[in-house]
Amino acid sequence: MSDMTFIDVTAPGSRQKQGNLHIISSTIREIEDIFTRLGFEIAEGPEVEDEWHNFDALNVPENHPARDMQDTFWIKGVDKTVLRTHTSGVQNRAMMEKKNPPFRIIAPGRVFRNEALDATHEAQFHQCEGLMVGKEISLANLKGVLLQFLQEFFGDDSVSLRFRPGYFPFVEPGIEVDVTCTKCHGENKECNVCKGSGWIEILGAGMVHPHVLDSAEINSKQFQGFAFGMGIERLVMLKYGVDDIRDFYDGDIPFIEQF
Ligand code: 2NL
Repeated sequence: MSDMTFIDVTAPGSRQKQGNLHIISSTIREIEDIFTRLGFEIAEGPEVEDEWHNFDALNVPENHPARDMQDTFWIKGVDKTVLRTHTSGVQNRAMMEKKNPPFRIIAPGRVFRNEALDATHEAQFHQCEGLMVGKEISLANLKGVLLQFLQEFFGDDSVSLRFRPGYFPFVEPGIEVDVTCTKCHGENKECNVCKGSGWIEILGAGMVHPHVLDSAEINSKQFQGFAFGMGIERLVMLKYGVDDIRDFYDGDIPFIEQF
């Protein structure tokens, strides 16, 4: 008899380990899911963008520091072409295509910034911008949509928001949005996330600047809109308590598999 006889063919095979989506990918899907339920459509566009869509159409002045070599990756040898610094260009194209409001869109995707790197800054990260245009749209609509989104995203009905004045060239007025601390809920004076203030800055927003509507051939006398932009890595860091953005892209398998 050969050795073959003794092979135990009834032993169960060993299961192949399944991969899983990266936490940033699954979070983008979750964000899309929440906004889809709020009536938003998802818009996509190119990561290599022309200067007009990335800056001019968004009312970013010619001499604004954001256009600087230090902040933006310009494509060598290709005139007026950048790696997009936000997904606003996508929304501009969506506005041009739809033409007549009302509409609600979000534009999630990868963006690029040429800046000093540390625990909270990467040269590539992900952003989700949103835009709602119609008649009689106000900051109250912005607050309602953001509150619904953030409560669902953090799975916590007690999340509340506050608006502070801020500046972004594409909106007027510009708003910085804070949420109640996702870690200590305002209960720990020594909290390392909110520094004891009870509030964390989470995103930027505002009412779409009339120049931006006009660039998209939407009559800014007839229509208003709100817009917002949020960093996806930042949202994930707050939700899961990750304190270094570089962890997402180091290829550290145990880190990736936690989610
Ligand atoms: C931030 C701030 C913001 C927008 C993005 C936007 C887009 C269009 C028109 C007007 Cl098409 N505004 N986007 C508005 C305000 C703030 O992002 O710091 N995000 C991480």
